[in-house]
Amino acid sequence: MGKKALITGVTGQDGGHLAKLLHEKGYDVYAVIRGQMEASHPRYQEVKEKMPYVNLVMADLLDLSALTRAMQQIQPDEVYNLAAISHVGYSFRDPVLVADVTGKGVLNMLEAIRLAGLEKTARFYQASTSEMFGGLDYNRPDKGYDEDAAFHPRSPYGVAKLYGHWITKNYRESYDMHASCGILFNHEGERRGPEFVTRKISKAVARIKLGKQDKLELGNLDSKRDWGYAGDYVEGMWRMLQQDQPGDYVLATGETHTIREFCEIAFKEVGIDLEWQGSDVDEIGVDKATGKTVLSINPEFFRPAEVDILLGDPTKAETVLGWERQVDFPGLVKLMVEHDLNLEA
Ligand code: NAP
Ligand code: F7E
Repeated sequence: MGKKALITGVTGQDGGHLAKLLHEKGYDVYAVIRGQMEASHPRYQEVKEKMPYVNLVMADLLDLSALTRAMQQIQPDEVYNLAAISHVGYSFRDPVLVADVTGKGVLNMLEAIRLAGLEKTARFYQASTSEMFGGLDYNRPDKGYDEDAAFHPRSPYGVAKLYGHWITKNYRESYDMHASCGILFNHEGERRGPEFVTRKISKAVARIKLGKQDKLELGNLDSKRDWGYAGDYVEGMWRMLQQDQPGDYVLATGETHTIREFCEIAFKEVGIDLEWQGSDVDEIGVDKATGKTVLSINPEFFRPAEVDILLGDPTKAETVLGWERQVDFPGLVKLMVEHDLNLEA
């Protein structure tokens, strides 16, 4: 019999990549899906259609009893907790729910494992995040964040994730659980939700090229992110749970780029050379060839507090896990724009 893995967040970006990877590695893959769903529900159908190898179990991260039943029923060897309300901007609008799901939901998962008597056998992965660091201004100005850098979250999401991070470490230390945290910097790709900036850009660029949309509206163009490809990052998650000892690992590229650079490369991919005109909220991006405005600023997308720059140092993951990213920054932008051109055509 193969190993059994249980994933939460299978309908999200990383969940889909991870389910496929674990299936290819020979695991029996189980996934928690939430809501009052029946087999006829469209979301249930969609997962079944795209990932027929996944066994679906109904449970919400807020529901300790359902999670405990799932653990008792499945008896997983590995548990990957990817479920969260993960949008930073949204977390300012609904901070209480985000604290419950993204923060306390992690405790529910750990308790469910304990209540099912699996704390000595099941290995646990927690999806921690670079949003816990908050920005180089608060830390070490000249070097990327590694596992020992100080935390200074700048959003209700970041604060909730920090709780999840520390409660996972606490269960590791208190109950000797094989519980690891992957501190992942931004990772993107064709499965990224359209509410995140990279997918919003790649989708809009494709639609503008195809004449289906006039322009793209964005918020802060000058924040910097360390962007990698999601497919590469799920391999790192799996490697963490294959170690003899649990631990915390940063997964990042070691490069950082502005939203502005992402836009320039994405538009170039469809033959549009961007020229920037104006400043602040009046800044626009113009198609050099036609003089048409294809990008403008909408302050609605600004956040009450921003993380200006994220840059990670993946040395530990590279050395200990042998983890290596395959897709570079221009390759990531190209992959996303090409995908959306095909999707929108
Ligand atoms: P995502 O696309 O936003 O997916 C989130 C998943 O969580 C969805 O499957 C969603 O299910 C599920 N979920 C939300 N609330 C739930 C609840 N109450 N009960 C059960 N499931 C619930 O996120 P992602 O980009 O794949 O990221 C995966 C994890 O890594 C998240 O925890 C995220 O915070 C973290 N992370 C992501 C990044 C990144 O750059 N992508 C970086 C660092 C850390 P529904 O479909 O039902 O909404
Ligand atoms: O924003 C700026 C925005 O929402 C990136 C999540 O997966 O990664 C993600 O969080 C930057 C920010 O991702 C728009 O202000 C400008 O500076 O794509 P994002 P994020 O906030 O970095 C971390 C590691 C996670 O853990 C999270 O779960 O882009 N930005 N204009 C915009 N952002 C959005 N969403 N929309 C805009 O129009």
